[in-house]
Amino acid sequence: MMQEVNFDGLVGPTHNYGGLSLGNLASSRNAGAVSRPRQAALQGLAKMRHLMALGIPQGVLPPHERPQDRVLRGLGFSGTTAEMVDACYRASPVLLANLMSASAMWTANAATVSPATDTRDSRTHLTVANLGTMFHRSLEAEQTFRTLSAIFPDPQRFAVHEAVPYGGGFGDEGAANHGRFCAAHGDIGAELFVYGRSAFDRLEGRRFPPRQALEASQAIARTHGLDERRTIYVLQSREAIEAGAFHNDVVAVANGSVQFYHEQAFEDRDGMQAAVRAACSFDPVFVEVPANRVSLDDAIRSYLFNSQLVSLPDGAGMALILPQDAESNPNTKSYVADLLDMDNPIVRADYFDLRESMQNGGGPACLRLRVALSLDDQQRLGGAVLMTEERISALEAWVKRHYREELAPDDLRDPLLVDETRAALDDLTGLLELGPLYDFQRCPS
Ligand code: SUG
Repeated sequence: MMQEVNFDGLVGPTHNYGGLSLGNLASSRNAGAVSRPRQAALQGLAKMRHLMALGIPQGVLPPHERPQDRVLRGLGFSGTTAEMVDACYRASPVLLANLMSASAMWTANAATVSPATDTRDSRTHLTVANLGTMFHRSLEAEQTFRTLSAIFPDPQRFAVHEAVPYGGGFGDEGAANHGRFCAAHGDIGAELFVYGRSAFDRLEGRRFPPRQALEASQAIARTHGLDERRTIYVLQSREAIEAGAFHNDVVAVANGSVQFYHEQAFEDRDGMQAAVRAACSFDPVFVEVPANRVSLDDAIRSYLFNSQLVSLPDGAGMALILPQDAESNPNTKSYVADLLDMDNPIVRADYFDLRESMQNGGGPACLRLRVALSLDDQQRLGGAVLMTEERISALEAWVKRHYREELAPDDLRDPLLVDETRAALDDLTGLLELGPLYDFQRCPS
């Protein structure tokens, strides 16, 4: 039997609003606001608890070390970490905000995953995303590779690949631009890669940079050994990107046989449907939300499509896990109410307060990396990353022990924050039984 495990990113202790992501309207809008790291982490854990209560297996991925000495030194700073942080802030507060970002929380951007059912060698393949379009996110790939290698250690079962090379337009943003259709999680699936550009486009006259390159997606499909007949490449609509859908998962989500998406999400909607139909050995269900019910603007503000669409155990249909923002918007709220009465597998909708992550443009679906695994595979994972009641309670206590209530932009230069963050992460690698995962543990300066 195979189950889909959601690996959520634990929000890191330096969660802040740097305004770092051009084209992500929430990130720009909240630049410089005071963040609440403790609440952010607890909101994420509350969502995980809910999925567990629904009977869906839940994993976690630890936050990244911020700042990293290696990066500070690479930028020409020297001395102790505290001295480098201070010098970095004096050189450029926005540079320091980049180095302190907790953006690794959005694990939908950690990697692209192909389950063992879909790959030539019947192993689960994970390719780390290069996240090359945004500087602060490009700093994630190395640690993500190390973390995923520790969690998926058995080479007979798992293949963790380094990020696709990056340069120019060769961006890859991981699972946020990838979907998978299947009759059941244990069946062979069709994999959909949604791209915003060719790596070699000139991008003249664009308002915002598309982040996913077709050529990067093709490289991943080759690396994973996917069957070409069941691999689909579809272009994101320019209109959606320019309205703020910087990842396709802001306007579409697939699960099982269902594709739930906004009318304006794809450049060629009919082409997308035809390609998905041709790649599936069953009839896919297209749940298209018309713009006259939910405008693109409402979709992007509310993150309706950034919900987690999950299969409930024992064939009990699917649930949508939505951000509260989709409940406070009357158009999306009334659409969701109608959706539950329509003829499709979606039978319930649960709303969550994820305000801290949402204010940086990360909804429920951004916070999780889906990995379909057999029960045997789940037994072979490294560390104690699959959640149980005790483990999730221990993580809540850990957050309360270590995290600050608030962080203002100037607090990022506080030398105590470096010490607090390291103490928290050191404690965490113990709790998750992951061994020395971070630079400060492996090569203390
Ligand atoms: O890459 N925000 C993230 C949000 C990622 C959402 N993920 C998915 N859609 N799957 C991004 O733009 C903002 C950081 C800041 O501004 O402080 C940020 O990185």
